[in-house]
Amino acid sequence: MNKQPDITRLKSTCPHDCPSVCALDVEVLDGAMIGRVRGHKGQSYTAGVICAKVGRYAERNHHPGRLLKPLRRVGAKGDGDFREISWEAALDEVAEAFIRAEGKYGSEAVWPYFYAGTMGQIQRDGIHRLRHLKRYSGQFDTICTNMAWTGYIAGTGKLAGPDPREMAKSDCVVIWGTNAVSTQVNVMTHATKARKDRGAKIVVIDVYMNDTMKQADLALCLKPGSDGALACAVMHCLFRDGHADRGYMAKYADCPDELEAHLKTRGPEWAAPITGLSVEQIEAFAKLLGERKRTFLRLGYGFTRSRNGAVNMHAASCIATVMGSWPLEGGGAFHNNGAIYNLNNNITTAADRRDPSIRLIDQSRIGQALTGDADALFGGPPVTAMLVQNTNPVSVAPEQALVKQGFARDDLFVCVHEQFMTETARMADIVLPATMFTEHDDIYRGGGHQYISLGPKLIDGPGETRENHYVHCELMKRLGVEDRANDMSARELIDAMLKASKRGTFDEILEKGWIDCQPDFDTAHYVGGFHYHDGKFRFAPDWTAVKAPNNGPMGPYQAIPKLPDFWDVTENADAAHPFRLVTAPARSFLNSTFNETPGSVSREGRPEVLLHPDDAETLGIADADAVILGNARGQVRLHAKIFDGVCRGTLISEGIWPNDAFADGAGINTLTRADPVAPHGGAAFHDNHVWLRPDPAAGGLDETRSNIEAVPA
Ligand SMILES: Nc1nc2c(c(=O)[nH]1)N[C@H]1C(S)=C(S)[C@@H](COP(=O)(O)OP(=O)(O)OC[C@H]3O[C@@H](n4cnc5c(=O)[nH]c(N)nc54)[C@H](O)[C@@H]3O)O[C@H]1N2
Ligand SMILES: Nc1nc2c(c(=O)[nH]1)N[C@H]1C(S)=C(S)[C@@H](COP(=O)(O)OP(=O)(O)OC[C@H]3O[C@@H](n4cnc5c(=O)[nH]c(N)nc54)[C@H](O)[C@@H]3O)O[C@H]1N2
Ligand code: SF4
Ligand SMILES: [Mo]
Repeated sequence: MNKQPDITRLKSTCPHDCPSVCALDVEVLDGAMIGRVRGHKGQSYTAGVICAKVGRYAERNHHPGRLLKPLRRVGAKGDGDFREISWEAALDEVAEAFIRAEGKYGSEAVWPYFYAGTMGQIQRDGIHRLRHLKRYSGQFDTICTNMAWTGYIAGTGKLAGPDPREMAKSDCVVIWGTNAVSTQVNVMTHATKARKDRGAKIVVIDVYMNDTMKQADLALCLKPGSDGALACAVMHCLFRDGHADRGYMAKYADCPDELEAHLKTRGPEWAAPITGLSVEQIEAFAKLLGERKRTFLRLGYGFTRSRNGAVNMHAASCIATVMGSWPLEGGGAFHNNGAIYNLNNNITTAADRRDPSIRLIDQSRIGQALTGDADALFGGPPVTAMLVQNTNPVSVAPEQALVKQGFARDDLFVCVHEQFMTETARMADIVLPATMFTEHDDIYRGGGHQYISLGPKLIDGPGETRENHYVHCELMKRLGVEDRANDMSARELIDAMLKASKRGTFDEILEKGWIDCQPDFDTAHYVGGFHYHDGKFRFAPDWTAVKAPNNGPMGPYQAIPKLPDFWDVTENADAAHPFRLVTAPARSFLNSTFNETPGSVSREGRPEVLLHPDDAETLGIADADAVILGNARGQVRLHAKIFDGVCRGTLISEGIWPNDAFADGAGINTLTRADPVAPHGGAAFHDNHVWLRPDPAAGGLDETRSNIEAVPA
């Protein structure tokens, strides 16, 4: 007889790399398995809504492909031939390899490599204790946020803005360069509430008709990298039509007159050919804004992943200052709330004990770093040993050809701590099995909202899975590093961190589930002035002085235009590369995560490239044809999807599929480039010129949907 499971519903937090950081309501079955996952109704930003892929989390959590035992490579690198070993033996081997690497080349030969596969403050960032206390190479975090954060901070001086819940109280929500329906669904909750409750308009600015744009009252589909031109033309109209708030700017902005004069020559006629929008569309957008001072600009990451991305972000944020909409409830420009939490992480990361003379290797340039590029290595020793946690560079990092070459080096020792046998884990010498968020304790901070939120351990991990914190502690013990955090549990660390940050205690957050850290209205709306010594928003920022929060070295400072502008430094189409490729997110994947779950793989289908019907006709390509995309970095074979919701000349390929889901094993990041974007680094994932051809070897390839093994649901 099947007994009905005993179901309890417990609070948790989504750990994935997503601005929404949703508060979850998780069904736990017989204290051992998870059932349905819902958004928690009691947390006001999540408001009961989460994305479908996390709603189905049980299929990921209890997936038959979970790594359950430590593994040691027996075959050649990448062959996938491993045998099970004990945790003791695995950790001993990793520690010995690190000691050997240090003995030969010094401590910087070891490069702990991580990212935000979990955004937990303990499990994600604890790797820095090992790094800093052993003086291993640092990591300059460039893969995601640099252009966006730098561009936003350039204007306001601070990475924070109006309460995102105020979108619901706005008269116009501009969703700019973020595919919120797919990537941060809660933006839609609050924006559509404004439409329903107050007749607000929703404007979406993107480079193709994605699921978010389908919901727009005004949909602006422009050419990639041209947002700076659109922002200038809109501001031109606002000044021209008397919708610029001169009184506000006189008090709160650095050089409004100079900006107005500069924009005189940058009207809709100037911007139309640059953006691919019509003069009428630009005028319509400007009119909509001019009539709605209470406008909330919700600025995303996508439109900053171009070589002019920081300039475009800054230009968009300037619109709120020209309109004087910042001081209104439901008004202003918001990107991320990173600066409001002030969590003291000295105990969890040893940040206060970091040696600033140790090099910080650019995370996005991992291909160069692992193939011995002297510039990427700052002239220092080669990287000969790595611990990789919460990231999958052999799928997600740019210039894949180099990345794969680097990981294939026989003189490189790699330990990957993972939940699944990812493409990166396959290249490892030692693979360690990791717990999931339901199986360990951690706390998280919202990027797109203002909560600190707890994700307590709900169930035991399967097999011999262990949390990241365990790996950090055990390695440090073997490497002879003493640190008081090594004798503390994740819970104790959370408690210590909250207390040191004056944010309460573990027991308090366990009871409440989350802490609302929203600053008061005047602070959030910069009523007392922007975060510069004179309180003024910068239309003309000193780009050399903008400090991004992750302490990286200053990137290449090129001559950024003084005022908001169209900065033409993108990888433009040319005769040999007539298309511009955007590698946008897929709805059912989260970066490379969920490309192992059957529910997500079946929804995404196979790697495809969207192209305009006229472009397809010119090239003689029919829908579903096999095609090749290429540029100087390599070639990628996938299938065409003809789609009239994209501009001519623009190509969209959604999702980071594993390399081996493509014929020839070259995935989409074969085509992306790792050069650091001005002024403060970052990878321009949506800024690639390519050629496109029918695939002459197409016969028989059409069924290569992916070679991920089908797992029965
Ligand atoms: N389902 C899903 N959710 C995710 C992710 C995922 O992969 N899948 N990734 C997560 C991560 S790590 C992050 S950082 C966030 C990022 O989330 P977003 O802020 O949404 O940023 P992107 O995912 O880079 O791209 C968003 C949109 O930008 C558009 N875009 C590209 N170039 C331009 C341009 O020049 N101008 C304009 N206006 N638009 C442009 C793309 O077409 C895409 O629709 O999402 C997170 N959430
Ligand atoms: N072409 C293209 N490439 C891109 C992007 C793009 O838009 N286009 N976006 C870029 C962006 S914005 C980002 S942020 C990067 C992200 O790239 P990644 O950091 O690689 O992101 P994820 O796919 O989320 O990978 C996280 C991995 O962490 C593992 N993991 C999750 N939780 C834990 C844990 O608790 N412990 C351990 N040990 N492992 C865990 C997961 O199983 C998963 O394999 O990708 C970048 N790459
Ligand atoms: S929307 Fe983002 S934070 Fe919310 S459940 Fe989905 S992946 Fe997690
Ligand atoms: Mo990201």
